[in-house]
Amino acid sequence: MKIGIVCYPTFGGSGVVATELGKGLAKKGHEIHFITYSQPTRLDFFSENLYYHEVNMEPYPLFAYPPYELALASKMVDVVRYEKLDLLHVHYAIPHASAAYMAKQILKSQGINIPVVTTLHGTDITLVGKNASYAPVVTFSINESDGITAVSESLRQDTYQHFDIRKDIEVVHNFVDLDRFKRQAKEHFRKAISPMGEKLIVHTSNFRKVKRVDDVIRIFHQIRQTQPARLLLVGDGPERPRMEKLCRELKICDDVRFLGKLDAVEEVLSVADLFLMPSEKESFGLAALEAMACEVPVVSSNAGGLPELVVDGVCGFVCPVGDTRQMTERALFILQEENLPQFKKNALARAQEFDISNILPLYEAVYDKVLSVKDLSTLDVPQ
Ligand code: GMT
Repeated sequence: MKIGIVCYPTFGGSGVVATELGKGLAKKGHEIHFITYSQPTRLDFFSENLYYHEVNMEPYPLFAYPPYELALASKMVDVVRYEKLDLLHVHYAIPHASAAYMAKQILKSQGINIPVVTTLHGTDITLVGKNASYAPVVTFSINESDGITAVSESLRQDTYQHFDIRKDIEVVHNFVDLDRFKRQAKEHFRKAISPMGEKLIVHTSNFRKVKRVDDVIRIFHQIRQTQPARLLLVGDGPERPRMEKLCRELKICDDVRFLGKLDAVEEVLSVADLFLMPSEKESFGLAALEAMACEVPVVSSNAGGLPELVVDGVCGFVCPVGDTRQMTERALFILQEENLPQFKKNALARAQEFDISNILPLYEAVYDKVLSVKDLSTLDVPQ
C-alpha cells in the first residue's frame, strides 16, 4: 500500500506513534509518505520505503496567523496525486482531520477518491478539541473520516460523550518496539547517578500542566523520607521553571536531575526502578509503556486509558488523580527489595502484549476495510 501519514513531528506521543507506525509499515514493504512541517524526530535515517514531504508556508505580511491548514491540505493534494497514494492516515484531529477533508474534496473534484483514516490521540478530544473554538470542525471532520481509531477505550468513550459522532470508532492501543525499548546494561551510568545504591525514579513528559509534574516531585519528596532515592526528569516544557522552584522549596535539588529532551530515553529507563505518571488526563500513556518495556514498574493515576495499560498490583499501581499519599505508599511497596524483581518482570510481560508486531496488523486491517469500501464505491453501478 502507498500511505500518506500526517502528524506533528515533535516529541509528543502522537508524533512518536505516527512515526513508529510509518517505520514499521515501511519495514513490512508498504510505501510511506510523511507529510509534516518538519522532519519527524524519530525519522533520522534512510529507508527505501520512507519518504518525507515538508509542508511549506509562504509568509505574507497580511497573515497575522499563517494558514497552516491550507498549506497542509495543498501538500496532501499534491502528494496523493503525484505519488499515487492509496490512503491518508492523519494523527491528531486538529487540524489534520479537517485539512484531510479539504484535500479529499479537492481530489474528488479531480476524479480521485482518497480514503482518510483519523487517529484520535487524546488532547485533540479531551482538552483542545472540545473547546467551543474547535468543536464543530472537529465533530464534522471526524464524521467525514472513512476510518476512525482511538488509542484507548477510554478515549473512544470520551469522543462519543463530547462529540456527536455517528460512526464506529475502533480502539487501537499504542505500541512499543521491544527491539529498541529493552533494558540495556548501563551499570556505569547507574553508579554515576546513584553511587550509594539509591533507588532511581523516572518521569518523562512534555511538562504541561496536565502531566502534574508537581505531583511527581511531591511523591519523590515523600519517598525520600523513607527510602534513599534519586529522581530523573526527562523532557521539557512550560511547567519546568515552576518545578525547579518547587525542588528548591523542598530542598531536594541535589537529588533531582532535569535531563531535558533526550532522544535515547531508553538508556535512562534502563537504570530506573520506578516510573511515575500522575497525569490529570492521559488517553493511553505511551511513556509508561516504554518504561515497562525496559522492565520498569509504573505508579500512575487512574486518568483516561492508564488503567487499560497498568494492571493494578501486577506491573505497578493505579491511584486516584492527585492522591500523592497513596502513590507514595504504592511506590514504597514496589521499591522493597522483596517486591521489586517481580514487578519488573511483570512490567516487561505486560509491555510485550503491546509489541509493535501485535498492533501493526490492527492498523493494516483498518486500512483494508476503508479500501474495500472505496473499491465498492468506485464500481460502475448500472442505473
Ligand atoms: O501526552 C502528551 O502530552 C502528548 C500527546 C500527543 O498528542 O502527542 O500524547 C497523547 O497521545 C499519546 C499517543 O497516542 C498517548 O499515549 C498520550 O496518553 C496522549 N496524551 C494525553 O492524552 C494527555
